[in-house]
Amino acid sequence: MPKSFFPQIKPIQYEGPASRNPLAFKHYHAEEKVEGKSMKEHLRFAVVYWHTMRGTGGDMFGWGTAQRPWQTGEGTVKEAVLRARAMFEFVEKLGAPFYCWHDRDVAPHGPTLADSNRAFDTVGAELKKLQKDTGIRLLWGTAQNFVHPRYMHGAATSCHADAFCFAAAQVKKAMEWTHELQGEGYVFWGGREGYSTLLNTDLKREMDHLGRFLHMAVDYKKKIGFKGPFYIEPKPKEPTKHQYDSDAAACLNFLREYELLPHFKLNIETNHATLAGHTMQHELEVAAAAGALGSIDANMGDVMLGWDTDQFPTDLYLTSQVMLSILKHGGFTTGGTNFDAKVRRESFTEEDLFLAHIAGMDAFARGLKIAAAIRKDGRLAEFVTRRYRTWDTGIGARIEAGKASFADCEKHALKLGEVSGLESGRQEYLEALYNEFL
Ligand code: XUL
Ligand code: CO
Repeated sequence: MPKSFFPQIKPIQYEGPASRNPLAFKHYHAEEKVEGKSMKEHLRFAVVYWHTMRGTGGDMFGWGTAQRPWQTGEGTVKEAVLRARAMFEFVEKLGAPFYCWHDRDVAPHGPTLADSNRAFDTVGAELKKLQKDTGIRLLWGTAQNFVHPRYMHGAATSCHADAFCFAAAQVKKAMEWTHELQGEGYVFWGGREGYSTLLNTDLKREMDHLGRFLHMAVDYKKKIGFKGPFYIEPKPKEPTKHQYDSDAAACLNFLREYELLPHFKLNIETNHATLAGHTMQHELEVAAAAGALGSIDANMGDVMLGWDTDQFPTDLYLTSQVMLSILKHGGFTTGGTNFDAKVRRESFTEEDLFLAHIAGMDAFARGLKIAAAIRKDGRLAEFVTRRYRTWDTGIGARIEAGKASFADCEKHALKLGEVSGLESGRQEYLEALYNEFL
């Protein structure tokens, strides 16, 4: 076993904005306080197992380009244990407090469910030891219910009841290990919970099955005493033509309809938002308005491409807008900033994995500082408050309090003759104001 998978990399340090060292943070200063809380506590960075450990840079047109020393290709439990050590060395050197996994990223698929469970138990025990040794914690776990051919028609929404049972068994086991590893939360992303064509699909029946599945998960959560939140991660499509939990609003509607909302929050991912035709900020605000803003998958897409490119988030407009929404709604509790992002196929070295995460962490640290500066300045929030001031007193206040009827509104309007005092929305001015802080 190699002593180190990244022998050339020393723990990444904060060196400040003047540093020219690519393997140093210029802005992410873990203990530095922003709005009275350390950056580390605000941002709660997490590294994903799937892209960072398992990604090879392969795409539909070409083989992988990255040859990782922890990917021997054996598909054995022994390889999985070595990979776990590589993962923890990476996260520890990076200085991120959290990580996330799918069950089948950490341990191999076995020939039977019992074999898969046994493999997971062995690797899970190693993860527990590594967490204890390093202090790195699990932000969330999830089940990979979309890779295996048995899920070709879906998992919880499969036309085949046996596939549903395999998916349930996988989630059950993944929840057990999330609990055992003291995960902060548990994620459901419905990779194949949708359809390719409505010609062969009973949409209502599939949605009912998904509702049933999630209720079973809630029951099991109570049974094992797991206290962390469940998150649904919206995405509109890819690999399906249409995924049922397509965006924040669709997820919230689904959760309400099936009486699941008290048990769930949302895990919002940037590239999923843009695939749904929304901005990340839109999705965050929709989730927050329902009290369901849980966690984020931090990445970004490419405006010229219509698929999930999962790039590392380096756009300061994006990161500052995200942090503005997060701060406005009270900050993360159990959630965090999870880099569901992968290096480009051309960025194939181990060093690139560090450079990419440093880029994302620095961009989010700057986003946090920008958002805090905008809040401290106060002009933006004050503008919004002022814009709604007719609702604070008089007829506006009575409407908000539910104490006015249509007849009252009519009486008020008749008395006025016309609406007066409409003011400019000042979009261009506000965009310029925002730019002052970048
Ligand atoms: C896929 C995606 C997933 C979820 C976890 O687009 O984002 O990796 O985050 O299953
Ligand atoms: Co994701």
